[in-house]
Amino acid sequence: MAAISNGHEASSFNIPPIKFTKLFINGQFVHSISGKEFETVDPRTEEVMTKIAEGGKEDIDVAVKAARVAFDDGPWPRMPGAERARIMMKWADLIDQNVEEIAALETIDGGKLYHYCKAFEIPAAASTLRYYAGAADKIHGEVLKASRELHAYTLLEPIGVVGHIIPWNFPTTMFLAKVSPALAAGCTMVLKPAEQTPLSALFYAHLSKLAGIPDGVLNVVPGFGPTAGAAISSHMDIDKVSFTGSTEVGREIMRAAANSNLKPVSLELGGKSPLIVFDDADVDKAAELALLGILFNKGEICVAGSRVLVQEGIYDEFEKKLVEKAKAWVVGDPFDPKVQQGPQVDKKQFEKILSYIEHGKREGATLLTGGKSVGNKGYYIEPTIFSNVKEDMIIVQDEIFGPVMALMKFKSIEDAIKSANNTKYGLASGIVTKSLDTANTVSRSIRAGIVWINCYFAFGNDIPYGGYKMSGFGRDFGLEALHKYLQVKSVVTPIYNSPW
Ligand code: TXE
Repeated sequence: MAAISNGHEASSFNIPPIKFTKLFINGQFVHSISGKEFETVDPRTEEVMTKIAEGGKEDIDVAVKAARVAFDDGPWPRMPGAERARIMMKWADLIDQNVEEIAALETIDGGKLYHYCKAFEIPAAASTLRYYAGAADKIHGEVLKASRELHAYTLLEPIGVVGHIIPWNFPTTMFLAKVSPALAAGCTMVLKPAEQTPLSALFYAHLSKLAGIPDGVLNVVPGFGPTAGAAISSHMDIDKVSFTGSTEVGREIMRAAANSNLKPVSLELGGKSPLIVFDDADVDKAAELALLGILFNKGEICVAGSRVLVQEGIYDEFEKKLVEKAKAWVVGDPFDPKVQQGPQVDKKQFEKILSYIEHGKREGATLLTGGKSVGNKGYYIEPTIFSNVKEDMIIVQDEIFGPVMALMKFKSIEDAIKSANNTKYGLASGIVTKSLDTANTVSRSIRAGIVWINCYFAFGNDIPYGGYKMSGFGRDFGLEALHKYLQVKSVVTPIYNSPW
């Protein structure tokens, strides 16, 4: 293994064999109809690990048919919620029991930190399944006191066959954040994992069968966006699409939905989130938080704190500490427990990030640290910080999706709010201050779906999360996400033989 910074050699890790490489349709692993396959590459080594069956439009058709039959005639939407919950709980337990194997898949597929996946991401995703399992027998409508002499009530019914299209940066979290509420609601579904990271999704499909999820309820079809993905968004027999990915593709999905059967869509898209640090902050802790805000998951996270705004009174000290900490950050083999940052997911992202860094230099920003790839093998990039940036620079406006921070100075609270909102995105934001007044004022003034005060990346199953502006609409997590997969039916009858 190449690409080690700060003196850490690669660990030797016993990687389990990859067991599942085919499409999971109607409870079976099957070949793609075309017989096509695509290669999946280990971003640590740039070597091909295995070939995966490549789903196309015709495979999506078969998967949708299976999901349709499971919805229209199968037991899942009809069984008591408590029974759905029991099966979902069993699936969650199986995930916990297989956590090491799944974590290894995430590391070789996406370059994610093995120990983080094992200790946090995968157990947290299993807990998401349990959270929605707990809601499955509490889905009910309301009895209405109708304004006229009518007896009326609402039923909450599953929306039908759902298409999920997910990205590669959090294959586990995304898979379970989408699938769990839809299952609790009684929906059936077809999920397309990202072409870069199909391995864990297929493993989860295998475990779902062991847990007792009936055939056809959950279908997993790996494939590419313009073929398999587009077949989902334009399908006439899919009742809803839930998507997480780029803003550009979100636009295409909405268009395809409109041009086909007008299915509702929910979109969780890109971000360029601000972290605002005020003069009264503990500078050391704030610098630590800011660094984590951009470097967690190698910056491949839609809520990355990629714009850090620091008040002028502490700016110089903050910058110094930030750079020191960035230089001590450990980049290397993600199986090594001492490593804090693994490789970027693939060559395309790696080159995209490096080209943004070149852009930043050309635009005249000051490169405080980083700016280069690490090693000569694998997609590793140094933690990179630019200062002296102007708000209209491309590195300040575009989502880079890598370990690249734009550091800025501000004078007043009004300036900070203005800069924070100067973006087409509105996904997340953070504030570091000891003042309740400042925190309250800023959190109400920022146009973003989540505001973290004196923390960052603080997620929870019951905390809804999603975008304002061009970061999309609809929420993952919380009961809001459950309601994405339900629809309301009103039932009305006259009382007292009244004329209606
Ligand atoms: O995303 P895509 P890419 C951002 C991030 C990143 C950029 C490009 O800035 O650098 O997007 O990444 C499927 N119809 N985010 O190209 O293409 C695709 O197969 C239907 C932010 O990987 O949006 C994959 O499953 N589906 C983001 C999924 O969409 C299509 C996470 C996401 O891929 C499709 C990922 C089509 N026409 C990237 N084209 C976040 N919000 O977290 C592609 N797909």
